[in-house]
Amino acid sequence: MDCIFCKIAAGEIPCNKVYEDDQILAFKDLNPQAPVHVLVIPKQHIRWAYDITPENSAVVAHIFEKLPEIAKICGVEGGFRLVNNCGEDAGQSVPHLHFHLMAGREFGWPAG
Ligand code: DGP
Repeated sequence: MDCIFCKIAAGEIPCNKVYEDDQILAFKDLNPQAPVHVLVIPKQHIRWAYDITPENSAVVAHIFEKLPEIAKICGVEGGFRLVNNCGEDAGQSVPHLHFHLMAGREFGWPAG
């Protein structure tokens, strides 16, 4: 499968890793939008949030369970912004489910 995040998860493309276990990987975004900007991905290929099912949702729960640890590793002391872009209309440019964990600046709402 020609998926850049699958290749990063497999170690075929280098990344600036901040957390990894058997199910998920967190690494610094190539194009950071905040002082802390990390992408958290499942290692298994899930295209987008529309493809989360009862069969694969445990890895999504695992991502959320690990967010406090990942934020701590990144030195986040206050809050953080968590973003998932689902589909091109929302700005998803990489078709492998990922969550943007961002911190270190103020964030507006609603997000533009
Ligand atoms: P999205 O637009 O929500 O699909 O976010 C994709 C993000 O992935 C975007 O912020 C840039 C980042 N990105 C794309 N390619 C790479 C890569 O090869 N390495 C890293 N670290 N980040 C990447």
